[in-house]
Amino acid sequence: MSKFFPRSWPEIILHADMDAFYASVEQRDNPELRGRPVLIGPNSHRGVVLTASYEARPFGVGSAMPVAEARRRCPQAVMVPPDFARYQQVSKVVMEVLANFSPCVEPLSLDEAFIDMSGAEHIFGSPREMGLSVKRAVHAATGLHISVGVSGTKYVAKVASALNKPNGLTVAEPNLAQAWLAPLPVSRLWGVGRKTGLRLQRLGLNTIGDIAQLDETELVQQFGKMGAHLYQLAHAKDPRRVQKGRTAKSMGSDRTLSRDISSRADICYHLRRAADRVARRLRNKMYVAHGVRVRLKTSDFKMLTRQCRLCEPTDVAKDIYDAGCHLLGSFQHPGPFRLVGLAVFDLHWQDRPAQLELFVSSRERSLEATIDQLLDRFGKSAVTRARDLAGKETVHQDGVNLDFLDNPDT
Ligand code: TTP
Ligand code: MG
Repeated sequence: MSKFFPRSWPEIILHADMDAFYASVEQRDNPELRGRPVLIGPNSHRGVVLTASYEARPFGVGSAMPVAEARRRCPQAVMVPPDFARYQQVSKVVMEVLANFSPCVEPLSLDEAFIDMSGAEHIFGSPREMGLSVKRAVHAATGLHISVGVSGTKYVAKVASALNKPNGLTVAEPNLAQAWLAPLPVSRLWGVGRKTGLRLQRLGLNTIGDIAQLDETELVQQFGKMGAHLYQLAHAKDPRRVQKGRTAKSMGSDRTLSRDISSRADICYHLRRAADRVARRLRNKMYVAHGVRVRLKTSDFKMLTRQCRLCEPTDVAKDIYDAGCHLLGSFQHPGPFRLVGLAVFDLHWQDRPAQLELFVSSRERSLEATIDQLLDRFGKSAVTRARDLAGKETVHQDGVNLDFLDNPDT
């Protein structure tokens, strides 16, 4: 017996984002933390909070806030150091669950993804039922809540998923999406940060609806390319498709230090550590990188960045480190610095591992790959660089290491 299922919307796009991801994993695994304000970050006054549990958020604390400030605002919060390996494991389970709903899932970071469910009503029911099923399945597999937005474009789905967090489900029907967006503040438009927000405000443009009412040419005159982009979004137009298995654009490792540093030797020491971490992650995901970027944050919080392209793509720590050291020469600032970061970008899948033997640094690569195996088998402390044993004081365990995929501010 066949049943007729009308296609409700031409495109059905879901955006799913875990609630207070790192903090929720910690609360799940440690019952003492449940129901309490929890901050994930280094157990020191330096460095920044990576996320805050929803119990902590009413105190005005959240991601990227200096730890000292967060502790001042919410002294009763429990500080928990991050355990990235565990978050990665949970992320893998979440992404596997999402993959059961559609062959077209585009992960954006460890805890969020787009899912294209167009034409899947006959399996999962209405768009709202799709959202509910995703939420239930993620909860059943992980014990954690995920917020879901459902609409006809990536942009609107993403705005929707954030709107009723935590544990939200927000459906914005494509036909009504423009009206649905209209009352929201301009800060909900992609690409509108503090500066553009202020400029828009000065022109009397406070809501997305205010922008939708303007002429496109007027917006372009005022804001150039950005104006055209804002016009499209304000009309709920976003032509981008969900891209299955889209590769990450960048991958990096930032370290906020427990003491500011200035000397080249000290900075190189941290670049070496970051290069090891990043290269291991690249090999793990079978990526190669075509670009290297170094970031230094001055003691007065100015972020300086230099980047270069490599002649040959690589997943070898030595190559990444060499490029990083080379880039150091182009920073004019004498320091001191409170953060050293290294990232690789322009990543590509390396689907034929054999080809890696063609790498210029093939000897180093096989050494590093052997170390990967040792670390996998015997744990993180199995192999340490001899010079790390010297115990550089700037790598005190309370300095925070932030390993990231597609860092939002690069
Ligand atoms: P988000 O999804 O931005 O935040 P969240 O899941 O903690 O909270 P929300 O309910 O608002 O979605 O980021 C996912 C995880 O990524 C977060 O738990 C911690 C990490 N993260 C950082 O390490 N640094 C950052 O600046 C941000 C924003 C997140
Ligand atoms: Mg999240």
